[in-house]
Amino acid sequence: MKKVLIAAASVGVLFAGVAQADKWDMPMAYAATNFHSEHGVMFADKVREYTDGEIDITIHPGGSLFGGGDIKRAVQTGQAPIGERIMSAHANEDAIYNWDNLPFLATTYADGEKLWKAAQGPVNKHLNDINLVALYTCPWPGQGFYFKKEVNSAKDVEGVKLRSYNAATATVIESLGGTPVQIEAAELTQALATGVADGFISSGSTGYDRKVWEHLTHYYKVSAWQPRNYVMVNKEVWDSLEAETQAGIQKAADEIGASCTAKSEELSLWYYDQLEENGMTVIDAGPEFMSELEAIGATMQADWLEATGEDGKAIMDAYKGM
Ligand code: PCA
Repeated sequence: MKKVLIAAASVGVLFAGVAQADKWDMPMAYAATNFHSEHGVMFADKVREYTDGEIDITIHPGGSLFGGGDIKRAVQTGQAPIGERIMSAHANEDAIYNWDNLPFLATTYADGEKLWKAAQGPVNKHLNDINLVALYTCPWPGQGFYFKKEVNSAKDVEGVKLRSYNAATATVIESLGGTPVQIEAAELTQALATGVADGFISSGSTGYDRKVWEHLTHYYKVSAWQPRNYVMVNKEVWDSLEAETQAGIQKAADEIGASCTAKSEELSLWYYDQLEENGMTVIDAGPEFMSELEAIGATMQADWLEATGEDGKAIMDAYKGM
């Protein structure tokens, strides 16, 4: 009964023992041509294959079905059975979700994998508590700084409006003396064009997707952390599935998570080349800027441990012990 009620809005119905495909709309937050979204499409294909057509997912990229900021709630409440979002955007509700936005804790793909292994247990527990199940995660390339001028230290950032994408980026910007403005990736080009923001923190990937060389000049690579997107499913929808169907979806998710992560790493340097080819100066941060950022990172790590208590400590201990 529960299954039918929950499923009725988004999925098919059983007729005389013949299963019709359950149709799932899957909102995604980022550009259709981005590797995250492309992997969403591949995920949907594999899910169809591994569930013998039982689950038929339609991808809606670029915030077209629900804006990035609304996807979590849509999935939690069952307006969409499944969706994708950057996990750390949930950190304004629960600091645990900042596990992958702590500057300089895990800056390489290998360390990012270790950190996710360490974080997975506690994070999944928190997600289950808010009616979500994580199917797979996939990292963005390392996070750096975009500006429309040379920046050598926090002095140069004083009062500059910088676009943030979550609580952690807002904290970094404030700590540097800048003014954070929360804007979805889908609205970024517009924000830069109209002067709502004069720079931002992100990977080469989003700078490339949004052609930010039209408005900005400098990218400081830094690569301070690799935040993860994840695909979440409504827990009641998930629990209502047959074990075999769950296994098929999870197999697809495991394969796509690995493939998406490998693609992220493969593209990370290519994005730098693209920014450069389009006229941007792509460089390492200078020593003063770097040491300021490292100090901010140390404070953010300490604050996170305090805010998250036992769960944060368990993640940190497990990671450091790997
Ligand atoms: N791109 C996303 C999040 C992190 C990233 O690299 C964005 O800028 O919104």
